[in-house]
Amino acid sequence: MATAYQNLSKYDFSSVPDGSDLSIGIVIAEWNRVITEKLLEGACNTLEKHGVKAENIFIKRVPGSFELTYGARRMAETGEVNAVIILGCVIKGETPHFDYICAGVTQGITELNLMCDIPFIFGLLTTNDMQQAEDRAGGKYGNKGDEAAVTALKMAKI
Ligand code: RBF
Repeated sequence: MATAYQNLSKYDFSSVPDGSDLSIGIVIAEWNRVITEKLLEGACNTLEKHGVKAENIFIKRVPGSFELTYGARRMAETGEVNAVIILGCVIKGETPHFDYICAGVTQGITELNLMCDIPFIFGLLTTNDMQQAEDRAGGKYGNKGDEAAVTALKMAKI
């Protein structure tokens, strides 16, 4: 489970399906933008590396992570995408907000996966501080956006 034992950007290229016939939606939170934009960059680069055409990547921005579930549902309702990647970054503060937001998003994405016909991929960083987020957004543990893109391709073809 712990990212510390795994680089999020290291994987077997040949194990990932070709994405040239796929359209992928990405919903991204604007909170902690310095992190989430790096996740987005990783996800887009990885999708394109596996054949997804740039014009078949649809990006929707929402204010914060709590809005990701709604954004993802609206993205799915367009009927234009084969999978939706959800990218956000929640950093622990002094109040219990962190727990409520993380639980809300996790539950929301789980419900979307149960309700809808396409997969929703959990690309939400939930960290104790900014350093842990940077380590997972193109830092020493790779980029969670890359991992989310690989998962989306695998799940879209399952
Ligand atoms: N959104 C995030 O994506 N990451 C955060 O770390 C984050 N921290 C928040 C802390 C507080 C105290 C509040 C009130 C909101 C925070 N949000 C965060 C925004 C939240 O996801 C949502 O956009 C707002 O609560 C509006 O519904």
